[in-house]
Amino acid sequence: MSTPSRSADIMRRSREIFPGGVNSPVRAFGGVGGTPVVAERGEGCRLYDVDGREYIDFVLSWGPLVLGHAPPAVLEALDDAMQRGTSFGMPTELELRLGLLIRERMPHLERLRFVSSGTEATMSAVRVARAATGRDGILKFEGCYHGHADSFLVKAGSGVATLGLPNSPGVPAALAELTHTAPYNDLAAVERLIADEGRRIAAIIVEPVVGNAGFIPPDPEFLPALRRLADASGALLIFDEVMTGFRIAPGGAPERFGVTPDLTTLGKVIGGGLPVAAYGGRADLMERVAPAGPVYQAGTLSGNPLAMAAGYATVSLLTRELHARIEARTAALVRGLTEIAARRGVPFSARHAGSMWGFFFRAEPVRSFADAKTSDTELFRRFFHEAMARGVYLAPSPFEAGFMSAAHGDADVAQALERMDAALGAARG
Ligand code: KE4
Repeated sequence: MSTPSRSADIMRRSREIFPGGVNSPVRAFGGVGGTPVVAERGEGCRLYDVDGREYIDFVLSWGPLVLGHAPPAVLEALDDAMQRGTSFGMPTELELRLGLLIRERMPHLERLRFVSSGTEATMSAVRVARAATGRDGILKFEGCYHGHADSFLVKAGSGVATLGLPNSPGVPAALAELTHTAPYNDLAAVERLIADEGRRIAAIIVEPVVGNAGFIPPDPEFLPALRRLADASGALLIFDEVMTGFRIAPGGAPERFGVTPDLTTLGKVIGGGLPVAAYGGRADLMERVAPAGPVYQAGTLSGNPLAMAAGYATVSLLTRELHARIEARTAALVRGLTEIAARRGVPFSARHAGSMWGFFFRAEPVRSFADAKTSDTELFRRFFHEAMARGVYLAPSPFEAGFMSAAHGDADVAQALERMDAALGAARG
């Protein structure tokens, strides 16, 4: 499909001011080719581009929009907050309300700090871990993405993987050397690393369900083993739930997997589409953060009242019942896609966890980023464009996850499946 004219024109002019024409690399269609469509507006589960084309949206701003686009409750909360001003640089009760709500849902966040992006949350959590342990090393997993702070751009997922970047220039070798990596789900590799480097590892940081190398769930024994290995080596365990938070289970990864980390990062859903993220966990660790302790971290717009209002409206509406309903529709979508691929004889595997899902054009289960890279990414590229041409918007990379919202009804899921069935037929040729 040739990208519609206004999108193409806006992207042409955007490339004259923004690197690659975008303000975040994954939006540039590097993983699928072609020119990005430019968003005009969103409503419920539907996205409309500047040429008036309509899409059933499964990207949902890369996860935040668990209630769908422009949910009335969020717009009302924003409108109400805006009437009193947009930012104060002072404490507000809105921060307290959202903080208490998050802790009520995730009691393992005994203390937490709001920041404005997932990157800030993960870099701050690692700083706390390094301060608490007096160690400099970290262990991350290939294909996992924890934002663009220097220490994480080593074998990272998401846009780094999509663009095939060998890590990132500009990260000092001395710093990159402190980041150790292992394949996801490879406990033998983790045990070897901990045996060699364990005394120098401040933290093991992991996506409890990977969403940045495509969708990769943990083997049942993986997260419990990381907990044990962290305890045995004196390292801290950090669950990066920026993407999985309020998606894989109402209470987060500890509820789904029975493993409690020392620190957790959140983002996306807790802002309801506005810039909010957070890091938190054990009180004895978080009390080290300034001004309570010496570990410095700050942010002009941290706890911004508009963002707090949108986050509170979103999280408070996301009850266990609603979460279960969204999960059921996610399961129906995955089942439907699996049936379509089987009927068309296409090697395919799709999984979900709560309202987060993903698929690979590969029959065998994907347990690591190396597995994901053996999937048929060329067929993914064709499928992506055929689906977009038929009004389904998927993440423009085989190394990303899909999402579902409260606004996706049964009829929307059925329509999306019809459209993707035809798209797969066309993509296969
Ligand atoms: P941000 O700094 O982009 O708010 O969050 C970084 C981050 C941290 N941890 C996890 C598990 C994440 O998924 C992310 C960001 N996710 C990507 C999508 N794969 C954001 C999209 C983008 O980079 O534009």
